[in-house]
Amino acid sequence: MFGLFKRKSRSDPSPTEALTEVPTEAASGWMGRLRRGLSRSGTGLARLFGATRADDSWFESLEDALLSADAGVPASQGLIARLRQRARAQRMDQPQALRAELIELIYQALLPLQKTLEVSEHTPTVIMVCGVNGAGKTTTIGKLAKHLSDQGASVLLAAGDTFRAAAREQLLTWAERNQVQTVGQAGADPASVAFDAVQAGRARGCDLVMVDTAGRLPTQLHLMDELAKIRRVMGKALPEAPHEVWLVLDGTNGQNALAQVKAFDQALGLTGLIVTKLDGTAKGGILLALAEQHPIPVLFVGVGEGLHDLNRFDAKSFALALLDGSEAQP
Ligand SMILES: Nc1nc2c(ncn2[C@@H]2O[C@H](COP(=O)(O)OP(=O)(O)OP(=O)(O)O)[C@@H](O)[C@H]2O)c(=O)[nH]1
Ligand SMILES: [Mg+2]
Repeated sequence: MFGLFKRKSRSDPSPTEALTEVPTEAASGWMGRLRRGLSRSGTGLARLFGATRADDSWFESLEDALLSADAGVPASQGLIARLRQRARAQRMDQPQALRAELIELIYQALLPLQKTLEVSEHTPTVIMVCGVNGAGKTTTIGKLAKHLSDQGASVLLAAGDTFRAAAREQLLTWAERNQVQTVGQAGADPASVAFDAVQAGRARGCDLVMVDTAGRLPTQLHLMDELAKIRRVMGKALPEAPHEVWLVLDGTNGQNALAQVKAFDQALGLTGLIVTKLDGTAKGGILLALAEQHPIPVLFVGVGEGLHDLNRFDAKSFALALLDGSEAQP
């Protein structure tokens, strides 16, 4: 899938280097799903490039298409202004020629969201995962746990969603399937589950502790306070923990995702985002809105429910997929 965990000791024969390469077949598989997902959303972006002339009304249609792809007003207007400038400077009035320019501009806009992450700096590295209900938190934790344990990391999962009856079982199923350890008692207080998990991770010398949390809306202020408490309590079990606070976003939530990022960031201080369900009806432009209005690194994108349907965010591939390019292979 992708490299993420790197042992500190160089004498360790862990095959991390090889894993940092995305296998071509897997890459085209997930890119294909991403591309199909984004093109299904019918934003009309790709179709625009079949027009004969890039006149004023063409640029207006392009702006409309970016807006309906969830890119938001500031990012859409910025892209249009830069594209017009390039069209003028290079005397291009063929939409087909401007397509490559737009891909380049989108790539540049998305690049600040791309970040290479290695989760082996601290032992254990503690990762807190939060998000609204049903965004894909538990599934994403499961996928990552599988990937990281395959890379030789010892992973402990904390069933910090003590709210939804089936949540603990869902995490345990993932854990059993992948032979990773878990902490979490049914009905326990989520902050104490998180505390116990960090302590257990320390005591057992785990590489990684991932803490699942119950879904909540940013408007549920008492639940946002509870998240802040969970975060604080982890720091009592291990100073500096959690080292990572990730927000999982449902890619089909559109512009609402921006409000979610702002609220969760304010409550917790986010270090990364994971955007799921880009294989569905997601329009993808939300990443442009994020890059423009509240940039936080997008660490992974989810393109399905299967174990391998999670990949690192790559600005270039994403820009190509957004325009539904047939050449959208990394
Ligand atoms: N198509 C698709 N489905 C996904 C993806 N990620 C997660 N899902 C599905 O989304 C649904 C919700 O996923 P969960 O992992 O339970 O979400 P959650 O955020 O933990 O939900 P709560 O704990 O209830 O807040 C499940 O049916 C997942 O299989 C994705 O990338 N693509
Ligand atoms: Mg869950």
